[in-house]
Amino acid sequence: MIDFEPNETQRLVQQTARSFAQQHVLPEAAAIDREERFPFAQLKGLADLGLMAVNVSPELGGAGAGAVAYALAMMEVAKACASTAVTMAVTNMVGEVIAKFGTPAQAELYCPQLADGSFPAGAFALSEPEAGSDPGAMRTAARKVEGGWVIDGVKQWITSGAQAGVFVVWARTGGPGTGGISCFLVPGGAKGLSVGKHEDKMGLRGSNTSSLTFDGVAVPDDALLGDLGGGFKIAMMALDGGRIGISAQSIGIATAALEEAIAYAKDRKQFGKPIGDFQALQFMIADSRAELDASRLLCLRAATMKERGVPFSKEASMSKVYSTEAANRICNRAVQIHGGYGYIREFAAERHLRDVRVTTIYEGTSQVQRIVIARMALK
Ligand code: COS
Repeated sequence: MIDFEPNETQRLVQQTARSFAQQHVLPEAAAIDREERFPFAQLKGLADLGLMAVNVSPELGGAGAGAVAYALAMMEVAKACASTAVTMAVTNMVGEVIAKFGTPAQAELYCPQLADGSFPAGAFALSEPEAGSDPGAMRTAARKVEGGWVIDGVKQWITSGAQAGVFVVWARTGGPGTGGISCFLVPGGAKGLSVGKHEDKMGLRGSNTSSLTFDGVAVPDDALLGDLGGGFKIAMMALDGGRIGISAQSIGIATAALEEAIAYAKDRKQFGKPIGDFQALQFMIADSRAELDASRLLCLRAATMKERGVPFSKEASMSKVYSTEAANRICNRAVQIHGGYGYIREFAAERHLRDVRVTTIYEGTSQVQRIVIARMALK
């Protein structure tokens, strides 16, 4: 059911991402983190290589390389810089959702600009201060007016909120619950849309995270994405794919952490020999190695199923919960292996641990993933 060897296209995308990430992203990663610098140049470089719309068709400006190629590219970029990777992840997700659910006019307007870097990023505006794990409780509302809609409300935790060229925005158009929610496309800089403060995060400090206030934002009728009242399902389907992306991101971060920990264990000597000669460290490395491979297999299985067009929600959640929790363990062990050097900025281990921490939280917490898995198992 799954090929373990990437095909020619997947290998090309992987190698392209690897070489760009190692040459142009990795050398800047520490400074991007330290200076909280939004990685404009790195994102434009990724766009020039087709990596901001990997799974969007070439007719819409994308690479058309599929979900597996996207996951492989995400692992490479995240290994170099997790902040750049999350911005890439959300932009890819926005392009995919517009290509899949948009009218031809909507897709032709927005997808090429997301793909070619005309927009530095796209944003996904679902969460609210009182509606995080439970987006069905959202309060942001769109009111019908002649020729369009007027949106009022507040969104929170919006990745690239300050830079996005287009926002996919969920708002209530009907009664309470998940059935009363619709989805809209709102251009960056729309009148009445203001971007709140940039959150001072533990990690992913080069990625922008902001709140958004919609104060009478007027959009035309053709800004509605998909069916009226069909917004919640669009969000869930987009998140299924997004969860594969975050799984891949966590795998990339953990790969960097483990490789650096192994190099350090071979180099650092205590008691007259490399610390990697001690079984205590060998067991940590062995556990990390096995967990990382298991994560990769779960991620590639979910991506393969998505690419084949079969239901993959459960597999995406299994991949996300397992790989992000494993990645946290792996990054934590990497700090431990580095000893005191793991706790200072001279080595990247501490950055990996800060960056990876959020992966069990965003795009659905570990607890939400377990709800999805358990519901399907018990059905
Ligand atoms: N694909 C397609 N449709 C889906 C779906 C999916 N993956 N998941 C749910 N739906 C549909 C259901 O079939 C149901 O349809 P009907 O009303 O026709 O029966 C509808 O959506 C409502 O589903 P459900 O009743 O399961 O919704 P819940 O409110 O119970 O929510 C969870 C379920 C918890 C899984 C959902 O709210 C969730 O994913 N929460 C986390 C949100 C998140 O990831 N936030 C992070 C945002 S990005 S930082």
